[in-house]
Amino acid sequence: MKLQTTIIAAALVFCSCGGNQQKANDPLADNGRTQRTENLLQNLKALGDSSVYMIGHHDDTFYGIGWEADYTNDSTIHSHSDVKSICNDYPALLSFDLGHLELGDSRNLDGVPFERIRQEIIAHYDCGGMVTLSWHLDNPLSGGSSWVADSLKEVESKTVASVLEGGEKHELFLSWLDKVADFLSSLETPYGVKVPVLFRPWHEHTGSWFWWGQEHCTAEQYKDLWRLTVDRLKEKGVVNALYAYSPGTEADGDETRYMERYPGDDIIDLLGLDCYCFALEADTTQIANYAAQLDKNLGMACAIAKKHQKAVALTETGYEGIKTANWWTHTLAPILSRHPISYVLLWRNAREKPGHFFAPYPGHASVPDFVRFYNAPQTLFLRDVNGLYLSK
Ligand code: BMA
Repeated sequence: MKLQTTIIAAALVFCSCGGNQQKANDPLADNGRTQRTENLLQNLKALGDSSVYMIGHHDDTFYGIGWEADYTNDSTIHSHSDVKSICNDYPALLSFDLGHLELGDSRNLDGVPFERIRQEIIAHYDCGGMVTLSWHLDNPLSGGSSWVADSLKEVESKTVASVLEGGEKHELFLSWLDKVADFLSSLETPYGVKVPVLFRPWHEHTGSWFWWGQEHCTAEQYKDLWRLTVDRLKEKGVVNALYAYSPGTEADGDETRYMERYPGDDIIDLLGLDCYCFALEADTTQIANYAAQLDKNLGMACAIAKKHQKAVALTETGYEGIKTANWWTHTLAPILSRHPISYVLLWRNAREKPGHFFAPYPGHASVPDFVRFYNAPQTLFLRDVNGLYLSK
């Protein structure tokens, strides 16, 4: 079963063909993005039409529980991983964060050097995997972080307006976008191929914990923020990015609420959902509530994606601390099997925040169940999507 899945998935993820010339081996499609980027989008949609989905993990190869990569040693690129330590395979999807790139820092907000992120993205692509990027950028008006601080709430609430055209931070914000554009364009393999990535800024905007959240701007301002972002990146020559819209669960199954701040079909490629399980030890009611919430909201996101002909994914999830040993096959997998998503992304295994982990690591009680999840025909890890790029 797994082998059959592997072959189907390998045919889905990356391929290259036709189009106008950019570089001879990395042509542009009619809409100005590289043909590989368009192929990735088509393949994400095709995954949505199948019963299989890719497994992703944030910061998977940089650090985990009890270890951190040696960023000064290039031979450790794409080597260690908590997921790999358990099932001898990497996630098919890796996720990284660009927070603090805007400041010109050499490391991101979680302490990972940007140069290493760049190398890791290229290495993962070379292995046939996919990459998505989030951006927990600072607040250009208050000088604070992405997260709204109560003491600065008044300023924070003016931030989106301040970065739009005519706002006092507009020019600064454009310079931040330009740094992102440069980074995305720098994701080029030694053989001249721009690595397609799924960019996922302005996420969880239906909540109000980020400065771009629900209470801090109007729907029009939020949409303008998106349009400004995508227009500027394109203007600066970014040809290898897809864009994901990923609200939290606040819409609670209501399509109108989910779409209230949707920037438009011309801007967005993938519809997502961020939904977490923060149940306390053995609290079955909280786990059941998560399952119901996930089921309802994923059903809604998949229905909307179908109408709008978009790819769809569970853009962030996980059970913080994984306090139930069979959570993978008893809670998560049964729900995912009901919804045609292209991938599910688990959040990071923080080496610096005890208890803040979302994938198992060697010795964790849920390892046997995660291995069952790995062996299920529906779950695609790197080996399952590997091959097509290499066999071109
Ligand atoms: C959050 C937490 C933070 C982290 C941020 C960006 O969900 O994991 O500790 O800094 O994501 O990765």
